[in-house]
Amino acid sequence: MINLYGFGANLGVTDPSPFVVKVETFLKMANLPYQRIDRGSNLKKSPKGKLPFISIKDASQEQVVADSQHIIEQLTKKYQVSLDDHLSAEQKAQAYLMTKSLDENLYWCLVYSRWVQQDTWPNIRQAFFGKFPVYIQWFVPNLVRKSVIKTLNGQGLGRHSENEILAITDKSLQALSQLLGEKDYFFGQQVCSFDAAAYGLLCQFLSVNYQDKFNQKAKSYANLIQYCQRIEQQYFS
Ligand SMILES: N[C@@H](CCC(=O)N[C@@H](CS)C(=O)NCC(=O)O)C(=O)O
Repeated sequence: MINLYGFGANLGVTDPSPFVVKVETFLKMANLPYQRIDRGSNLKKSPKGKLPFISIKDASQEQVVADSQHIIEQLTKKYQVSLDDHLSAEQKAQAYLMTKSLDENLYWCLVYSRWVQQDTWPNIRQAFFGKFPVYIQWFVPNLVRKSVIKTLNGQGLGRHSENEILAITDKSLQALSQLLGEKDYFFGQQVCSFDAAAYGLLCQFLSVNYQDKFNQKAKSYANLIQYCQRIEQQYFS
């Protein structure tokens, strides 16, 4: 049995982490049975201090794998997943670099939109910390927010102005919309593991239950909206 450790459904999506949704979507696309184990305290158990991670229990042993990329590679090898078999070597290389662009660039725009933007932060604070005891709500959300801002500055994106980050976000969304075009999935009419990565992040803009400038931008791309709906109908309904 495969256990997927995430944060748990929040903000109107199956998990507020694009990386957890990426792995869950991959598991569904690959038709691999799994169960989710959801709680914030999973972070403490994670070998890399981040979510997601998975554990695979066989009769004799338990294997733990962290990081969405490693998880997908490991599962593909172990269960001979054929999701990417229809891609050429060139397309596989493109899919890898496209995934890294989402994970390492657009993801940080999402982080900025949630944790830094003044008008969105109250919603996020309530969604992530609203169930904690009041005395924790007094200081923990601001402490975590400060640490996220520090990370964003270290990564570099946080040094741009809000309008610049919005424009950077739009560049990626526009590129994704162009790449998808009128196809059902990014590499044709059949899903591949890149679609798990793309949906994992796009749903965080397009399927969440709050409105802000960033997801408004995403909503200007009709084919991306339809893409998320297509994946949700096929795998999450
Ligand atoms: N490279 C990792 C990134 C995972 C990641 O950044 N997860 C975030 C949630 S979206 C996390 O656990 N953050 C908690 C922290 O940094 O303390 C992957 O692909 O799984």
